[in-house]
Amino acid sequence: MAFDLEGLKAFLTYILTPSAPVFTAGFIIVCLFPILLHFILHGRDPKFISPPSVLLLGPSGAGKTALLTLFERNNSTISSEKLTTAPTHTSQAPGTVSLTIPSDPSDNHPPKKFLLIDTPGHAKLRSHALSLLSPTASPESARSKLTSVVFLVDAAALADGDALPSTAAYLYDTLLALQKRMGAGRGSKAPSSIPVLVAANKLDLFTALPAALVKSNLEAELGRIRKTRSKGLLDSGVGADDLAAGEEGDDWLGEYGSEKFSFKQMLEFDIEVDVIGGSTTGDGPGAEKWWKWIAERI
Ligand SMILES: Nc1nc2c(ncn2[C@@H]2O[C@H](COP(=O)(O)OP(=O)(O)OP(=O)(O)O)[C@@H](O)[C@H]2O)c(=O)[nH]1
Ligand SMILES: [Mg+2]
Repeated sequence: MAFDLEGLKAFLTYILTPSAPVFTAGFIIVCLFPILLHFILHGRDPKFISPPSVLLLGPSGAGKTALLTLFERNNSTISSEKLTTAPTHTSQAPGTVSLTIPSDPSDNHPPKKFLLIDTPGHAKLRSHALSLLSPTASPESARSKLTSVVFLVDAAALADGDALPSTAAYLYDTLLALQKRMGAGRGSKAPSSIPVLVAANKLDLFTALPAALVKSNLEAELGRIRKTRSKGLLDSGVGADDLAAGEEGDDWLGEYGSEKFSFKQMLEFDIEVDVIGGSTTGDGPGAEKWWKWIAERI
């Protein structure tokens, strides 16, 4: 006991006497503690760190950045802060803005914040955006819970047909990634479902297809892509039996084996798909309905 006391005394004398090692150790502890605490807390509870997020997808030129800018401008009176600006390569890096849904007196909810994430639509730059949808998304992106996906399409470009195959191909990859995400959760904790808004943009242009036609054209093209891709699988030597028994059409979108594709088939995987028309510029229907759709799902 006496020895312990002596030891304690010596220790206290040492750390209370100003000296270089004591100062250094103290300094390191003081600096590291908040950082450590940050990682412990932030690594645990995704809701604690950042508000839920909404991902903007769609081919190049569909109007994603235009929509982000519009929402940010409309929101600026409430509260809006630019989170990431990538000054070196703005056109390639995704931008994120924080937006606020004002409190609604009718149902008494407080203002809700969410992040709107813009992504580049160029075919070569899509993989990062799609990776955010995978069940194994990096912990960095998992910090903010993805609540919905807004897939923008250029309804005017779809009218002349050329843009349809490429737009539908991107949508196919998006929906398939979400479908796989739901499938991967089977058995373990079910992942939360992520609804998709197909936003038919540029309806201010008189050449643009109305939303109903955008929907039916996309459904038809998605069905065609599905057929071609499954044929590719069959040609590569995987028999129809193997497909049905084994992977059950791993790359098959929607109801397995069905003749025609429709967005309703995604409900089987708990994925709601809505097609709504609008515009971000010009004298069109505006983006009000899209904002409402997003707000209802935050
Ligand atoms: N007429 C019309 N033009 C629009 C509308 N929305 C966007 N545009 C135009 O479409 C062009 C492309 O818009 P962006 O927002 O840059 O497209 P994006 O989807 O961000 O494209 P990437 O960044 O390349 O993926 C711009 O010239 C916009 O002004 C709209 O509602 N109506
Ligand atoms: Mg853009």
